[in-house]
Amino acid sequence: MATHAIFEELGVSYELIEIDLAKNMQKSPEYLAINPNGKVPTLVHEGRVIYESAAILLYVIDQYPESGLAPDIHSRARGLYYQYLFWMSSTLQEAANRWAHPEQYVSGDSNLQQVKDNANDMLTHCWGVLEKVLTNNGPWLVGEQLTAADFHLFMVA
Ligand SMILES: N[C@@H](CCC(=O)N[C@@H](CS)C(=O)NCC(=O)O)C(=O)O
Repeated sequence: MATHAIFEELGVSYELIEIDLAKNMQKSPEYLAINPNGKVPTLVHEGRVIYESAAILLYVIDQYPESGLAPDIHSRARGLYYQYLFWMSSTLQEAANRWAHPEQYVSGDSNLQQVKDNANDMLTHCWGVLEKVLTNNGPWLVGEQLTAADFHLFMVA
């Protein structure tokens, strides 16, 4: 969704190929050949294959520096742009996945609720951090400038 939204924002042409998770298409041999993790999304650009949504966003925006969707390379905002993308990917999105799919983290049913509760505590913490950042330093994640990181936040939210 974040990659899709970025393409719309940039106004570039792209082909969107649906991988139907309900049909487990992400685990098909054809898909695993391009993304061995069996997860969406995957970008194919000029024969180059890139996976991980945050990495895809960084890569795409690097192709369009004139878009203004990445902060100046010598600014603090550039550091914050990386910081929030990596943190959302590793911490917020991971907790959201644990909350939505506790069965991926434990065997059997007995501890599912505990995994969900722990994930919920982490989500509450993360949304609290984001609430503070956006309230005190917004309107966007890095401050005054809309960046690709906001598209990632929107997707997870
Ligand atoms: N860190 C990865 C997470 C990707 C991910 O978890 N994708 C989910 C959908 S949101 C997926 O493909 N789930 C299917 C599965 O796990 O089989 C990213 O940001 O690209």
